[in-house]
Amino acid sequence: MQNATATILKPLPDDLFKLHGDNAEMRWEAMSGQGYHTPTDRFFVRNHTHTPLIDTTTWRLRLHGPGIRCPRELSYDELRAMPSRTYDVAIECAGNGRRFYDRQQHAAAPGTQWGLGAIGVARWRGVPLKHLLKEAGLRPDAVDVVPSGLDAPFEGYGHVRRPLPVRKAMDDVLVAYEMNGERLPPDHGFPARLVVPGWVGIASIKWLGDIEVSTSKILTPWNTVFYPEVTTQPVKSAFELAWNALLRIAGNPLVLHGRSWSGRGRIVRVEVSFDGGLTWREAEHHGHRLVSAWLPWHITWAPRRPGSYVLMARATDETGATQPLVIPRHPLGYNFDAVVRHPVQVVIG
Ligand SMILES: Nc1nc2c(c(=O)[nH]1)N[C@H]1C(S)=C(S)[C@@H](COP(=O)(O)O)O[C@H]1N2
Ligand SMILES: [Mo]
Repeated sequence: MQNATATILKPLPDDLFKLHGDNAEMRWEAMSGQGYHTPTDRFFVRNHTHTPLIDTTTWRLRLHGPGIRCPRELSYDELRAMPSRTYDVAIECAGNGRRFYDRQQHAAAPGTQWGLGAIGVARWRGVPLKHLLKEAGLRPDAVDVVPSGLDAPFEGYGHVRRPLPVRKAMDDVLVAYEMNGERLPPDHGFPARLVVPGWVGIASIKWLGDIEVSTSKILTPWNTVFYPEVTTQPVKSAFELAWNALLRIAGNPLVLHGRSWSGRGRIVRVEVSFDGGLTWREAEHHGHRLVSAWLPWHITWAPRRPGSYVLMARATDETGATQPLVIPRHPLGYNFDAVVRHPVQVVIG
């Protein structure tokens, strides 16, 4: 089967993805019954141009710039031979949830009209960027670390690249070459990508070829025009259910599953409302309580009457940040962290 979009190489079946032009959003019902990680076959894809096929025999990762003493070029094998780390981390597009500015607040924001499926959590393995920077002789006056992608230049703006402040680059960033225990697939950045925990997806540059370290503040279109002043991701929650899901109840209460996440800290509480926000009940969480990934939870529900309902989930993270019912419009449609009103149909018997 040929993909409807030729810019993504992996299959994009309709039961796993919703297409938005050249981007593929995960359908949340595709997480139902899955484990902690988003399987790679259903991980969302956001490409500025198209997935390149890169030959690792000629690929090199270049580290250079006035902010380091010893410029380096690493081959794929050299990178893989370095000490590695493995982290469970979410990658989420800054525009995740953008369509709810229009749907819930009647103030549409321009850009890809993502529902809540522009997020995935994978197990990433790679070399800590900190390690590479130290080996390259990071200078005390280094300011920004600018990773750039080997995908085709985007419109008139050049290669996709976004500066990271040295402080973040030296913290928990990974140069990843494995996703969920396998070689990074082409659509997700083969042979290597950055994984920047807690930050907007654009920070996690795919198809990494070049890392420049500067001694002054760097501006690129990706921290001015496209993603100005967005760094960490706010709190969000989603049910593992289709939009307008049909829920059949016969005797036993329903068990509804979902996940909540925040780029700013651990999730400490998740509450669910079935009556439009009048009353809230705490969901039970299980398993992980990680920073920069998500917290799975479930709640039982026994609706007495058939018909249309709206489900709402609201999470709070360890910084005390919680999801409001309404948020101010963001001109570019980022940071949609308001509670999403998820419609379902209940059938009894
Ligand atoms: N080189 C490069 N890196 C990129 C992009 C891109 O188009 N080119 N898209 C960014 C954006 S906007 C997001 S949200 C994430 C998406 O990662 P994924 O496609 O692996 O889900 O990659 C980021 N890294
Ligand atoms: Mo993104």
